[in-house]
Amino acid sequence: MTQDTSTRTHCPYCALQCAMHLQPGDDGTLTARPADFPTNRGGLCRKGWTSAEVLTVPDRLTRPLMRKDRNADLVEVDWDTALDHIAERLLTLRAESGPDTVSVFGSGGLTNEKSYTLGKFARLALGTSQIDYNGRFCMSSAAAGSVKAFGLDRGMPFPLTDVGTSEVVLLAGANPAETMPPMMGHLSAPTLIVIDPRRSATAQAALAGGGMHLAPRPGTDLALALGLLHAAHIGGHTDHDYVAARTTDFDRAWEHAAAWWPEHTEQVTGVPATQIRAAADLLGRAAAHRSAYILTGRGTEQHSKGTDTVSAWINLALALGLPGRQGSGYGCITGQGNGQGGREHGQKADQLPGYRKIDDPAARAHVAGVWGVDPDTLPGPGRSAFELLDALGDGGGPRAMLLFGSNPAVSAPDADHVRARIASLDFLVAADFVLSETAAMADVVLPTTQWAEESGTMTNLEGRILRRNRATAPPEGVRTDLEILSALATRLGQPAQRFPTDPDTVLAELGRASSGGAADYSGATPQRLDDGEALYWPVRAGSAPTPRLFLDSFAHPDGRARFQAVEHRPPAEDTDPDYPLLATTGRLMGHYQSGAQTRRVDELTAAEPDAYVEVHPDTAARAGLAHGQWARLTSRRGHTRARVRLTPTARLDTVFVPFHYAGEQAANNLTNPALDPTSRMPEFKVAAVRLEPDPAP
Ligand SMILES: Nc1nc2c(c(=O)[nH]1)N[C@H]1C(S)=C(S)[C@@H](COP(=O)(O)OP(=O)(O)OC[C@H]3O[C@@H](n4cnc5c(=O)[nH]c(N)nc54)[C@H](O)[C@@H]3O)O[C@H]1N2
Ligand SMILES: Nc1nc2c(c(=O)[nH]1)N[C@H]1C(S)=C(S)[C@@H](COP(=O)(O)OP(=O)(O)OC[C@H]3O[C@@H](n4cnc5c(=O)[nH]c(N)nc54)[C@H](O)[C@@H]3O)O[C@H]1N2
Ligand code: SF4
Ligand SMILES: [Mo]
Repeated sequence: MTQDTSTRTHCPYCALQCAMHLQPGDDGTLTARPADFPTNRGGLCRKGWTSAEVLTVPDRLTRPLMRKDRNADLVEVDWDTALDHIAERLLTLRAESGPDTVSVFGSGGLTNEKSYTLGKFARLALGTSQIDYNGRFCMSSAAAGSVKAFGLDRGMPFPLTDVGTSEVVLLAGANPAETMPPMMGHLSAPTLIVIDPRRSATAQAALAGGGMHLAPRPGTDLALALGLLHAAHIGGHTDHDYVAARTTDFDRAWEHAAAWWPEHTEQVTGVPATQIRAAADLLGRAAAHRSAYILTGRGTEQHSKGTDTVSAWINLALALGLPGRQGSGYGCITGQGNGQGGREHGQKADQLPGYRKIDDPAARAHVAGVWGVDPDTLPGPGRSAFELLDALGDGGGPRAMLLFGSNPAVSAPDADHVRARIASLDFLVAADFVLSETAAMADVVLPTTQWAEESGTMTNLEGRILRRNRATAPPEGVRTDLEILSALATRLGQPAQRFPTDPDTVLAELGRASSGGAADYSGATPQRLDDGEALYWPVRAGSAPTPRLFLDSFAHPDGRARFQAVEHRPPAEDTDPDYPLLATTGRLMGHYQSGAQTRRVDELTAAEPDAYVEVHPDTAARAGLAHGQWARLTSRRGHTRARVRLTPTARLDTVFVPFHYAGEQAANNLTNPALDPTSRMPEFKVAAVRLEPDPAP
């Protein structure tokens, strides 16, 4: 019998956090194999299967890189040289322009320990208010909608396994068949209603299973949700007892929905009135048995009205009596590996650990107490992610930025503009394990460990805190993000013990800092994590975890959920004769985000080597384009190249481009940075564009 030398851990990528075994081969390289866990039930997608290859990519960074000035090349240096240089430059810039001249950009891909330490580092070691993270581009509208309605945001306030036992699931702007394939195992029994302008793989699965696909014009989901509420209410599906006992303000919400009868909704969304009524009835009948879920993804959220759109979906869920009852509910499908925990522990501009508000005096006093500082020394709220990127350098804001776990040169909206702002910085530091497009612009690049070379905790899409375990030693010369932050903090004058490098020590401190907050992790101890306990937060020290929130009451002081009075409005820009089509953007199964990791995996790049644009054959013909040809897409901000993929199921007025590619294939050269007024989420999902043959050779 051979000994089991594998390590059980979780995938480096998305929020499903599939469990895997990492098995070392004879040459020491690791191979990922699925492990059983409630979210993935023994499945992995192809990104998960190939994830260990990123550990040994040929261009893996193993030495710090530094350039003498902005025009010089990056050259290898030793750690002390790099760290001393960073500290010296930051102190100089701070002395010249004040603490807010140094900014920090974090990530929902970072572990809880890193997210927490990054926020603490910004507020204490740098004394800056200018910290935000890529989750602003991801979860912020859904989070804002949930806080308004329920008083608390935990993506799914119930275990994913609950969803699989229900009769009907409405998926608004989510394509889990490509973005979280193993989740489809939970969606095979329920009848699906998919809302997506495209006949996505998930929409196809819905139709194959006897469900429905509603294909609205991009940017009209708010109207569609109002129309569905109208149809459900008129159709007799409102749960009046629940609305009276558990909610407030139905009448104010209905005032707006009253005008959205299905025929009117059809005119704005393009979804036939008969489909709207049929979908409302299908959902309403399941709701009568308390057996329906409404789940939202980025397609419905990444808009300049994303928060109101989420509110409209929650209004529908509340009218049907779904939230706060076992077997039914509303949830948002979190995206990045730690999209949930990453938004709770203080790397957000307006936030302190435990999902506390940075402008709340009691929160400041509590956290300052844990950190051993005077609350008055903590900065206040800073700029949101796009506003921060837009202010960099010659934007009049921060002159320096420290980047951990994001690649905004590819993934931020209006990317040409963002790249210009980044290039105008006096000083950029990037910590990464590969030279991403943004790291390539940095003055100093610090090589970090990858997920399998370190340990730490992640919080998955259901709010369950998990442990990633170290499976192999890092290459010589690389350091963990915690070690980097600690080494920088001490050079900036902080006591070393204030920035521990051991993840468990950080977790214990995070537990104290989050204790008593909405996202209370004080009971998430290494022992309980190792025992495999299902630690859904809040999990207080010595208490049971909370798999299902809101069963007794919602988190507002009166215990009731609040309907929101929301009205439809058009996207921030419309089509015209110069820009006659709408472009929407999203994901492919084989690539992850900006592609910095997955474009380095041969198998994945071979499957999807280039950006493509999904176009209806008639729309392509009008533009003089055939299948496989290179097209140029131009918006009011910039242009991108992509190969035409003729798609007969596409809407005639809409094209789709994945955003995983860089340079002249970057979809974000097109996108509109119009921001949602509440969440500050950009409008990634609607840009007016022109489609033509690519003039480049
Ligand atoms: N393969 C893969 N998986 C991933 C990721 C990845 O990069 N690659 N990233 C992870 C992360 S961070 C996230 S946030 C999640 C995102 O997961 P999803 O939300 O599923 O991903 P998207 O592809 O961005 O958007 C989903 C769908 O929204 C549709 N859509 C576009 N415009 C509209 C609109 O106006 N209304 C509606 N209703 N739908 C619209 C698109 O056609 C698309 O099919 O995926 C995670 N998983
Ligand atoms: N057009 C368009 N644009 C979008 C979206 C869209 O749907 N359409 N979606 C948006 C969404 S939802 C998201 S989440 C963003 C994501 O976009 P990004 O924020 O760019 O995310 P990634 O591509 O995952 O970038 C992660 C980078 O950090 C590195 N990295 C990974 N883990 C670690 C770590 O632990 N430590 C350090 N130091 N580095 C690490 C990786 O190598 C990579 O270079 O994109 C947004 N942009
Ligand atoms: S679905 Fe997400 S967590 Fe699971 S293997 Fe794929 S990328 Fe990893
Ligand atoms: Mo995301």
